[in-house]
Amino acid sequence: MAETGRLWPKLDRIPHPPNRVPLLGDLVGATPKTPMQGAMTWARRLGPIYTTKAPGFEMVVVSGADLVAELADEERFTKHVGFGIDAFRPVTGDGLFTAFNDEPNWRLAHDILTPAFSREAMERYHGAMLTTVHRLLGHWDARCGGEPVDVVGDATKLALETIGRAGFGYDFGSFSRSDLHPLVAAMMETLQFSMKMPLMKLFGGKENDKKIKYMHDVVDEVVRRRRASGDTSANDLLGAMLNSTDADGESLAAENIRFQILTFLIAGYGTSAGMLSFALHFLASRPDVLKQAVEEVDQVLGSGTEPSYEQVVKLRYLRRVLDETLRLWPPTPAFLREAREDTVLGGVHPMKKGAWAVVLIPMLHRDPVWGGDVESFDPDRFLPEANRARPPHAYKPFGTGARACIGRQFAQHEATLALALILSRYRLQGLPGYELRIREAGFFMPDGFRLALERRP
Ligand code: MNH
Repeated sequence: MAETGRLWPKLDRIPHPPNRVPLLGDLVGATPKTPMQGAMTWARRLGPIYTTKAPGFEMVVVSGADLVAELADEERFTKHVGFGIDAFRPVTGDGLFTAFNDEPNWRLAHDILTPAFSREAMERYHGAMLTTVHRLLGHWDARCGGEPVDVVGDATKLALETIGRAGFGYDFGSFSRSDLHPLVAAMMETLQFSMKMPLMKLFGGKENDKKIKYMHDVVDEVVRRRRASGDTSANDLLGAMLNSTDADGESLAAENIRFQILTFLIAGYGTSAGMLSFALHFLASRPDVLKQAVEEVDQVLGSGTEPSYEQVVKLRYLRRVLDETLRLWPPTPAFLREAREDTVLGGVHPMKKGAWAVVLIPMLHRDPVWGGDVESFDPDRFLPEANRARPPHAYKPFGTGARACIGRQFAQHEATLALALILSRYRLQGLPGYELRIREAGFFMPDGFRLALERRP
């Protein structure tokens, strides 16, 4: 119970699931394949803060908007790199996502990479993003009127191609193969392995090491190609890593570059694929929303199939559709916050320095500050006036503070562009009778969601 020892004093002031048993804790009745949806169920029953126990650890799960506002205070709390995140260190080391707060490479990489996520950088990536979306359209054109397409699979291909091409100038060739690139399987399986209980890791460790080695080989090849090309610009993510320095002239070491590339691949493919797939699901199931989205796309794009960067920025309603998609089903369901000093959260939960809590994002996004009908899909929740009327920390799909998502604008531009071209080209039809089921494979995904595609006249 190592982690429990750091909490202070006992957690008996906040609710926990009933029927707790010695040793197993709250494992009885747990849903091993859908732990996050299990946590959502408990949050609905137990409220904005509760604790849950499993062998080896106890954790505090927070979803109330006022409590999350406290956890978002960077003076009192910071990112906690533990519980599943640190388990991923063999793969991504001190790369941005898994770096400990005080590791010098976090600040160095953050400084070097921030310009690669600026507005100017997005304008540079636009062309590469357009190319990959056209790959998807080509793939889907061939399937119009035929078997429904596997949206999650194809969105995953698109996301991998986009981060590969826009970020690293590299073509993974996903649309010329029937299955997913083996890199995706390796990423998914190592991610799942890292989240296993310590005892379960006694098995399969060698296999996992092989997958990590394979991923490192793929990444080394991406770097080798760039070096061989003689291109020494810093115009994309890879260029910034290889060729730029921070204000003191320091640059990233080769090993760290490898960690960063894997970080961007892993952080960039599943999240973007989840966002696009869920957005397509909501559009296909809501004729009124779809109509308004199509009208906007037709008005801004006309009959063009090569929208400019500026045209994509003008698609305000599509952006709200994406915002609302991330409210209901944020692809990354949680982030962790730890106390910088001894403190009391919400006046009820004392925490020692280093103690941490989980923010359960999908339930934060269903807090009463969102109104009465939190389950309904309503993009107008994100009209500017509505945004201003809400407490500032009620919406956190991209995390919070200094360690929030660096790829936010990248993901939003990519998804808006993809949605725009999809809507201007096809009549979306979900399959009759499809009920949204959420798969948890590291990220939330709409399980088995397919679309029957037809070209618009
Ligand atoms: Mn992203 C951090 C969600 C797209 C690269 N991302 C985070 C965090 C969340 C998150 C939440 C904070 C995690 C934590 O506090 O532990 N990210 C998303 C979502 C999308 C997304 C919901 C898309 C939708 N992320 C992307 C893309 C990239 C990317 C695309 C890369 C191109 N994200 C990162 C990196 C970090 C991060 C890198 C870590 C940043 C840091 O700690 O400095």
